[in-house]
Amino acid sequence: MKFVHKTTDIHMEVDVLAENRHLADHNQERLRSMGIRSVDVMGSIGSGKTAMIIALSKILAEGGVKVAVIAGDVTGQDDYDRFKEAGIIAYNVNTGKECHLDSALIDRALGRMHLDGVGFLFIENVGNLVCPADFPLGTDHRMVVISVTEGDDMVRKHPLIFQDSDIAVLNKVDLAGYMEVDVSRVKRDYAALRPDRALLLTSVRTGEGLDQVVEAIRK
Ligand SMILES: Nc1nc2c(ncn2[C@@H]2O[C@H](COP(=O)(O)OP(=O)(O)OP(=O)(O)O)[C@@H](O)[C@H]2O)c(=O)[nH]1
Ligand SMILES: [Mg+2]
Repeated sequence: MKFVHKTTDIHMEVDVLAENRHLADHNQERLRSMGIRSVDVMGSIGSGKTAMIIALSKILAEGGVKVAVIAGDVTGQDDYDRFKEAGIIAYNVNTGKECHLDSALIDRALGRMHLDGVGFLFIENVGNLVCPADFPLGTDHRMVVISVTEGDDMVRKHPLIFQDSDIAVLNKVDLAGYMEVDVSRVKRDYAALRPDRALLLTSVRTGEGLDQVVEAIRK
C-alpha cells in the first residue's frame, strides 16, 4: 500500500513539471511572436533583484527599448509599487503559498498586460534559490542573482539553479569588504559548475558591472 502511494506521488510531480514545460513553450512562442525579449530573474531573497531590474530598465529605456515587468511575490505589492514608481509597465502576481512562479501564472499575466511596443520583459521570480529552478517560464534567459551579503557559499549550496540558468550575477560587490566575502572563491565555485560562463560582478549601488548584464540579456 505504501509503495502504491509513493508511485502516485512521483507521477503527479512529473505531470506538473511536464505541464509547466508545455505552457513555457507556449509563453515563449507568444513573446517571440510579439518581438519581446524576456528574462526570468531568480535569486536569493533580498539579493537586489528589484533594484537591478529597475537599473537595467533605465539603461534599456535610454537605448529606446520599452520595458515591462511581472513582479512575482508570495504576497503584497511592494516590488510592484517600486516598479510603477520607476515608471515601468508592471503587473503584480502573488503566488500565495508557492515559493516560485509557474508558466500558467505567466500565461495569465501576459493575457492581461498591455504590451504594445514593449521590447523587453523582466519577470521577477519569488526570492529563493530552490523552487524556481524546476519551473522554466518560457523566457529567453534565466538569470540568477545572489549577493555578497549571503556569504560566499551560495553556489556550493544551491548548484541546481546555477546549472539551470544561463546568466549568474553576484551583486552588492560594493559591500564585499565589509562582509569579508572572498569574491574570487564564489567565482571559482561558479567556474567549476559552468566552465563555459563567467560570474558577472555587479553593484546596483555604484553601477559597476551593469553594462555587462545588459549585454548578456540582450544576446
Ligand atoms: N549596498 C548595496 N545595496 C544594494 C544593492 N542592490 C540592492 N541593494 C539593497 O538591498 C536591499 C534589497 O534589494 P531588493 O532589490 O529589494 O532585493 P530583492 O532581491 O528584490 O528582494 P526580494 O524581492 O524581497 O527577494 C535594498 O535595500 C536595496 O537598496 C547593491 O548593489 N549594493
Ligand atoms: Mg524584489
